[in-house]
Amino acid sequence: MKIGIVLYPTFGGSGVVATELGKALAKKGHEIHFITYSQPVRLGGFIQNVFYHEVSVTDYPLFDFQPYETELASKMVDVVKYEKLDLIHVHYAIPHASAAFMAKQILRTHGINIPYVTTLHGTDITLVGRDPSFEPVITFCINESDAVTAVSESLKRDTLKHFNIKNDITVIPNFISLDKKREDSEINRSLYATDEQRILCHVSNFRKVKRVEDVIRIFAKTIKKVPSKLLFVGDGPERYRCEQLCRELSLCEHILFLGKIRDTSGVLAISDVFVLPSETESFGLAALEAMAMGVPVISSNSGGIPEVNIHGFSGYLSDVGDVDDMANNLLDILDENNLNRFRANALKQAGVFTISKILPMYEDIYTKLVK
Ligand code: GMT
Repeated sequence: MKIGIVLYPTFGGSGVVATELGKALAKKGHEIHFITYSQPVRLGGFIQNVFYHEVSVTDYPLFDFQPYETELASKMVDVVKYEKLDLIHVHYAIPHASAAFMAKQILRTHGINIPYVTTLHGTDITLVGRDPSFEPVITFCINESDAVTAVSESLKRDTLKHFNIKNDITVIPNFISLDKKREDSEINRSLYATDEQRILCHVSNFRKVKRVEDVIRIFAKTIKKVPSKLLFVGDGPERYRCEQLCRELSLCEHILFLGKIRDTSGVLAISDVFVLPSETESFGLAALEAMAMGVPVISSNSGGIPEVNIHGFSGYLSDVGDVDDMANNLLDILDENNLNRFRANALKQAGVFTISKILPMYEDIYTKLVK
């Protein structure tokens, strides 16, 4: 099949899922055309069967806001028409689903009928999408999609609760490849911690919804009991506040801000516990990526996280903001009688979401639509 994938090219989870999905489909022989405004961060170099089409955004002085959606729809029309695509798969509803709807209507006037699949990822529904200013367009575009998927049961419930949806929504979880192994990490652990110290890790885009300050507060409690280090990967609006908090708590020498890293597997491989205290999380791909490296997870119990992290097995779940409970659970995982069991369980739980199980679910939808 020839598939157009529309995505955000940044470090966000939806872009990562879309890119990894496209790469895996290309490996199976499908022809994949990524359409977005810059090279997706996880795309890397040349990959057979993969093509990248850049949407250029016009910088005209009349526009206070660039008409990205219009340019994206035009690019979709062009790519579908001249690359003879069979379908379009858009990741993240805003504004990709409405641009796909527009492209579909335009192509119809050219005698081309192209189906589009919309995958809902999370904040397009739970935060941004719920804003009344977006609601009518999101409802319409979801209902007009030829197929709709959501990354968790929780996200499906939220979508049905907040929008008037008539379309079916198929749950297709995030996925992971288990090719990379903890023991293959090229990162020298001793550069970050001594043998006695445990390493806590958090990866995110440092938005408010991630509650990154909670990670520092949990760490402040942990280090009083167990010698440890905290590694932060990623960057975003809350980073400065977090750096300030480290200074206020005199923890700077124990906490490293590594910034954005394309492939987080190396850092995860030297970590002992992953901390994800988010306010809400439709799935929690970052937690799954940690588990795939055998890292147990301390997380909140919100949104779709309980579908991924199993309480008392792959890690622990606590109420949002309950840093005391999270710190106690973390110490339980770090107990030398427990750590290896949690590590093995985390890896086992990641196996539920291997790409070989999830990819056919997408292919199934594509096949039905293209028929
Ligand atoms: O929150 C992010 O990291 C970015 C965001 C996105 O859409 O780019 O992630 C969402 O989609 C991921 C992939 O499906 C999910 O694993 C994340 O849980 C979800 N984030 C939230 O719901 C806050």
